[in-house]
Amino acid sequence: MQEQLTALKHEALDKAEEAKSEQDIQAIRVAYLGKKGPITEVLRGMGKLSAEERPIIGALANEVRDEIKNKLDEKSKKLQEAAIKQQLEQESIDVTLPGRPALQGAIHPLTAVITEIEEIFLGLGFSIGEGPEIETDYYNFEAMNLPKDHPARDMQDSFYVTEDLLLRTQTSPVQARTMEKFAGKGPVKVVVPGKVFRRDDDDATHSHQFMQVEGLYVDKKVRMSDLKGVLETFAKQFFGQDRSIRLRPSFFPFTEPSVEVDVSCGICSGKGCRVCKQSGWIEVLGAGMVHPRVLEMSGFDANEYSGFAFGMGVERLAMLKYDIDDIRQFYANDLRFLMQFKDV
Ligand code: 2NL
Repeated sequence: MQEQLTALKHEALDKAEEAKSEQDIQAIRVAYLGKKGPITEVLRGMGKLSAEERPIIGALANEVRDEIKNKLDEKSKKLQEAAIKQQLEQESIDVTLPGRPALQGAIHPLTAVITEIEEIFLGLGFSIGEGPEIETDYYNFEAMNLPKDHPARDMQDSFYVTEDLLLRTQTSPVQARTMEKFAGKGPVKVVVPGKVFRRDDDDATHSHQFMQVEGLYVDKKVRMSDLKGVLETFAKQFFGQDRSIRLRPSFFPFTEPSVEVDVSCGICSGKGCRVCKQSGWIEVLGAGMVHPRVLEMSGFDANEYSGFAFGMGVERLAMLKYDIDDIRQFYANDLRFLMQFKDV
């Protein structure tokens, strides 16, 4: 009996030493100390023993049970500590690793160019106007001296929402609304940036949606020389003080006379090169003296008031200033393109 208990003890202690997990510990505990285990069996069979044997075997059985129990508790504690240690090692943070840089955005080049244009005209005493992108036929066309069925409307084919509502083809309707608000009393001095839309096929230089800045100055005695002076000041501030402008006759239904405004070529300083197609000049915007009918329709007496107006494509100006060769770059959301304007 005594040898049996001692053998059991060594067996259980060896197994406990080799336990790899809490499940192993629990299995050994059940196998040796459980209700159906060998030690319990010995203790249960005590009644059959002689009076001399009973205390000796009883004491030994208790001793073996306690020793196995202590060993299992000790091993369980060691396993738990090892598990915690391993977890801590795995979860440790290497504070010397370099951080992941946060991606910093940039102002869109069209927004940057519009802001720059606005600042130049604010400096010349203009205010900034805004208005709806869906317009009535009246403000978009009729108030601009383009009556229904007029052939010049073909130049600005549009997207119609209903027969009378369309996506504006230029920002002029905002100036017409502004003139109405002034109720025939000048001066009106406003620039209007915004999205405009034309039914057109997209290519490297055309888009069915683009940004425009138009300007309008209506007062008593506004002359062509005012137009020239303002636009020359603008061109020099936007492209560089070394640049000059020239006016060429043109036609718009809403201005008379009308002009195309060219800026001297920045590559060859006017001598002629590939960029300006040997002409020395690059077309940048259209302008003219506000047609008397346009003034009258928006509530101004054309005998008392005169004005000039101009319109420019923001993409075209940005393309010229930053040497961009495809208008679609502005809408492609390609960070390799956009991030180049981070510091503009
Ligand atoms: C272009 C250039 C232009 C205007 C826009 C305008 C606005 C009012 C009255 C008269 Cl309220 N004119 N805007 C004038 C000349 C040119 O845009 O290339 N447009 C097709």
